[in-house]
Amino acid sequence: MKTFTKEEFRELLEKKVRDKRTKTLEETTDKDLFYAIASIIKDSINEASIETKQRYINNKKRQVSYLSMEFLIGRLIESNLINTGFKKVCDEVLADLGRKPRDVYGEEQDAGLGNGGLGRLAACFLDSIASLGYAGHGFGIRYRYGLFEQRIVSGSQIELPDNWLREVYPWETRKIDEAIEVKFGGEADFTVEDNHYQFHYRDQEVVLAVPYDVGIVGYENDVVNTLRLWSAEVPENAVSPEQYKNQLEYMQSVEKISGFLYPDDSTEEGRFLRLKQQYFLVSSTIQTLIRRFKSQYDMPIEQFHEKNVIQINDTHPTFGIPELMRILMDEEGLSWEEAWSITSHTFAYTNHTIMQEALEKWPVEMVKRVSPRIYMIIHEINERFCKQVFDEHEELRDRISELAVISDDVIHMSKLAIVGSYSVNGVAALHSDIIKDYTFHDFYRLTPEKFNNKTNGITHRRWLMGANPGLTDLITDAIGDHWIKSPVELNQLLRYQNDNGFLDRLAEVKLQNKKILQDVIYKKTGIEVNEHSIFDVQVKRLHEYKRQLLNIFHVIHLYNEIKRNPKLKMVPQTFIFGAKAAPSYHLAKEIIRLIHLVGDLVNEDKDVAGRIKVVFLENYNVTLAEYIMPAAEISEQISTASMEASGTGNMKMMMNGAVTLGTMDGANVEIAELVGKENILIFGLSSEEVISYQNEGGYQANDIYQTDDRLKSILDGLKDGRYAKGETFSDIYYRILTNNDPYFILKDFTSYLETHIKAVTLYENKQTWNKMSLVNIAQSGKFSSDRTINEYATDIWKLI
Ligand code: 26V
Repeated sequence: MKTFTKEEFRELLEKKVRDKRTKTLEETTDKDLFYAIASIIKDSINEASIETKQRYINNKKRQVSYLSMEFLIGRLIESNLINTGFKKVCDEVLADLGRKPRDVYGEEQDAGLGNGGLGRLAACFLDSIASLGYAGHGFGIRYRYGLFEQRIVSGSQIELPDNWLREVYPWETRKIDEAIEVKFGGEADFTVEDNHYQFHYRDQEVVLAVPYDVGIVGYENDVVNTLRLWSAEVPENAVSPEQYKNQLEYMQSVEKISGFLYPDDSTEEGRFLRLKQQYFLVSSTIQTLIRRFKSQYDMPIEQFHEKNVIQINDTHPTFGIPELMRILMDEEGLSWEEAWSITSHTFAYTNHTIMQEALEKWPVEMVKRVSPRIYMIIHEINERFCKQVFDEHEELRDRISELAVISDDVIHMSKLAIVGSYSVNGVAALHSDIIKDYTFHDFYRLTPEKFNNKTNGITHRRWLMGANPGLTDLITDAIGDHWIKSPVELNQLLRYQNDNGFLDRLAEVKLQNKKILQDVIYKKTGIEVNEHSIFDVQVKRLHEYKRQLLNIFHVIHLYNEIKRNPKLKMVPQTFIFGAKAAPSYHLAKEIIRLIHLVGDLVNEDKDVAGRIKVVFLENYNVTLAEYIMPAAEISEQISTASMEASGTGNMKMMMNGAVTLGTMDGANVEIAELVGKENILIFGLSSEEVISYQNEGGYQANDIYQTDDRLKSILDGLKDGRYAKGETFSDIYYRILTNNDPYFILKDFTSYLETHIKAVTLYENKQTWNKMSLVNIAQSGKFSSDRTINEYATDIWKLI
């Protein structure tokens, strides 16, 4: 990659604003500057991308394709500046112009093509794959509208469309010459020719998948990989099929395929569209991979799997398995056995949840409508698989109905993914154990060698170097910059555990970050928070299992304590929330409303006098997270044990020096192991206890309600509105009391409270707290996604 002096960069910038924005530097707005800088970076990226591609082709590299329905990449400008090495020069030039880099970079729209952890993980992985120099590319969908923009009106969530493409997206390149035809529906039948089935398709709907490529820049290593996002268009000269009234209706129905991230799944039409999206992604991608294999490698198609591995991010791209089978058999003329051998050596599947309601299942009838041929192949996979179990595994014969990919006219996508993949991994040690011992236990008995763990990670380049320059400088001043290429070396910081001078500087960095967030909070909500209060943070999607409800119950409890004893001494605490609820998830939306109304009550009550504050930051997204993570002091990771597969926010906050207050769930378990029990605040039931209650019973929420006055008051308050300005929340009340508190909120309440008391006590002793914070940063190197990706590359992808 080129390097620039300050003068050269300024000159280039000047030229770009003239060429692209027809302005002089002095006339530019922040937006002009953003586009000009992006264009400079893009030129360098394009060069390096051509070279990277050529290198991979020349070396006949084995390549990994990361297929995901979600890529939550956020803004790219800062991370591209860091990785190209232009950041320092660019910051300086902007400063010379009297401009604030943060404001200029802030002109970029977040690309919010994902819901939460799963999509952000995919984005962190791409950053690490490129930074480690692996030949790996992402494939996803270029949704016209990303995850909805959240607004709060009178405490309730409203969803607005996320029109992220309103202005030009400067990082993408449309590649119409590499467009692919994806064929939906119609009918498939076959004739037998030369002992071979020949498939014939009729009345298919042809959709053009047009690729938009986004360069993924490696950290100072001249590597630029690609994230290919597919957009659905009507093929040129296509005549509207019969089912459409006219050409316009036809066009709209085609463009809908890449219209929205996660169409409304409460209607049949929405679910069908989601299914079409999945097939659209895998068909366009796999056709491309086959095409590239043929043109770039001088090898027979039988060796496809030697040069290709396809990692599927959850089950959403699982139709890739039958799609590869289809192409190999129907287009390449291979036999079932040959095609199956290639396919089942190509795919690797990552599971991201054990929650039953989140495990994908599709009705046979719907899959047939998307592609009858794909259904035929899945049916055949299932038949052969069940027969094989029957013939070869007597010990599992009575489990065949559990193992079957299709049962009761429903296709179980996780089972199809396991059967068709050579690797199945969970995303944290505990989660991978639960998969083996419970969720997919029968499959584990059948093929134990497939199962493995890959604990998640986050890119330290974005989440530490990009988001927290103050801490980055402090670390580098102390231990040099080796840790940047080798994050486990952050543990060198342990040397400073008892260095009061260093701990003071660490606290000063945190305070500065809290002031920046304080400002953001004020601008967004009008709430004034005390920068010396404890910043206690829970930011993540809203789900009952994540237990934002437990958090707000704690706040209500503190409020009650203050009201009972207005003179009560209390270390000031600010409870910060950020969470989007799925538009059709009524209870999650009720919890958002509750947080707001309790917040209003607490923040306005004179008796409380600033001891506690509640802040809900609307529209939590990657950019907001970049302000929140560096300022967090207590990281709330309080899911019901066994239910959070990993969590990645926990890692982001740890790396920025927050102390985790959480359950022994997901990756919290590994955080606890690393920092030791004196540097983490653990509470609540263990995963074994939760699973045992679920399976054997023995928990009565009502008993706790009847005997615990604190909880009785909180719950009754939900019905009579005493904590919510008269507004009531009976759905939450009944969910807990008539469904027997499925997430064990009442059960864990007491130990949660006690742990908070402990946290506050520790916080009061400044140096003790700072030391805890330091140990967390020092041990966070394991959670760099570079470690995770090296494990994938070695154990699963066999890239080295
Ligand atoms: C979705 C749903 C939807 C219906 C209600 C219950 C429920 C439960 C979980 C999910 C999440 C589906 C997949 C997912 O996003 N998993 C997340 O993946 C992250 C990256 O591996 C991981 O850190 C999170 O723990 C996991 O929830």
